[in-house]
Parts: sequence; structure tokens; C-alpha cells
Amino acid sequence: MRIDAVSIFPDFFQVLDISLLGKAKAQELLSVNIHDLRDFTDDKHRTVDDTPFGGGAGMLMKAEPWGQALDKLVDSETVVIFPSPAGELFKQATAKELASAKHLVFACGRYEGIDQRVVDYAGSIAKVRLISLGDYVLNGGEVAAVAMIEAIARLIPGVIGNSESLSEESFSEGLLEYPSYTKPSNWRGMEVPEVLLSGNHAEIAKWRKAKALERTGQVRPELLP
Ligand code: JEB
Repeated sequence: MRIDAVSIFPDFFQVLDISLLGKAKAQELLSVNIHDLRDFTDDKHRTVDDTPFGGGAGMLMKAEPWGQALDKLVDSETVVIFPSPAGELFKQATAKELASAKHLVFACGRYEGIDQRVVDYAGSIAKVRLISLGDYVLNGGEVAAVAMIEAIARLIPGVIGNSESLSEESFSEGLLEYPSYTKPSNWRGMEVPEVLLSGNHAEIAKWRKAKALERTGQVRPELLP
């Protein structure tokens, strides 16, 4: 998979060099390329924003630099993602769908967002998704894009070491995780649940499933089957 991201703050994406993209990148299953939107301007001040027609507070991102960026980066096989508080909610199912794409372009807005014609134009040359990281307001699309890229990259088919942990994830699909423990078995007087020390794998699986259901019922009952 190839991922491009366009932003006026390319530095936001530096965390991806630390994060788990390493395995996918080493296997050449993933390349991530970050672009500065201002490199697609052609005026002396590298302007990317302007006032909104119809009035109102704040600034919007101008269409022209985005048009230049999309023309350079997008083809008919690209999925263009606009992180947006007005988008569909990003779920694990969204990450799974996007993990099988050949090419993703993340168009990260700032200010009050991007001129709507940019989204409409992108839709005329490629598949477009408006996606929200969650129901809260961020200052721009970068943090959302980084989170989405991490969630997608760890699912890329063929990434070595992923298949076991991903099949364990599907074991408790849709539930919250059960509690986990490591050594020492007694820490500050607190014991690890005995069943986990028993070596009885059927009992352990049963206990974990019960704990996952208990937790989900307490914290996120809407997720229960
Ligand atoms: C994404 C963005 C802004 C109104 C107020 C502020 C571009 N879950 C999410 N919350 N906010 C964003 C998001 C996602 N994904 C988000 C892109 C932009 C916020 N802003 C600031 C926009 N509209 C500008």
C-alpha cells in the first residue's frame, strides 16, 4: 500500500516513524509520503487560506493549492480521505476496508476546513471518504489522519507477526478487552487471578470471554451482541 498525506503541518506525521509501521515498511508492504500543501501554491506568500463567502468567523482553505496537490497525487485507483468532523465515524470496520486499498491520500484541513469544491472535485477523479475520528472537535485533520494511518497499517495483509495477534483480536470481536497480567504473580499484595496460572487453556478462554462480556456490559452495553 502507498499512503500520501497533504498538510500545512507535515511535522505532525513524524510520530509515524516511531509507531508500528516499521514491520510493514521493512517488508515493503507500505510506503508513507508526507507533502506540504504550501509547496502546491504559486504566490510569493504561499497562501493556503481565505475568508468564507457568505461571511462568518475564521478562514477556509483555498481550492487552488488542493487542486494542484490532488492532480499530482491522485489517480483513479486512489481513495481520498478527508478527515472531517462532518464525516462518517471511523470504526475498526473502516480500518479493515481501507487496509485493502492500493493507495490512500489523506487531505488534512486546518482553519474552519476546506472549500467544498475540493471534495467535489476529488470525487470526480477518485473515490472519496469523509471520515471523523470521533465526536469531538480537533483543530485540524492531522491528528485524526495519524490515528487512522496507524489503525490501517497494522492490518495490511501480509505484515509478518500480525496474523496471530489479529486472529486473537477476532476471538473477542466487538467486545472490550479482558484484563491482562504479567509477572510477578504477586505485586504489592495483589494476586493474579488463579485461573491464569492454571495452564488450563479452555478455562482461561472461558474466563477471558466472561471478563470481556462483564466489562463491555458495564462500560459499553451498546456493544453487547
Ligand atoms: C478534521 C478540522 C474545525 C469546525 C471546527 C473546527 C479541518 N473528529 C474530528 N474532530 N475534528 C476533526 C475531526 C476529524 N477527523 C477535524 C479536519 C479539520 C477538524 N478542522 C477544524 C473544523 N470544523 C479543520
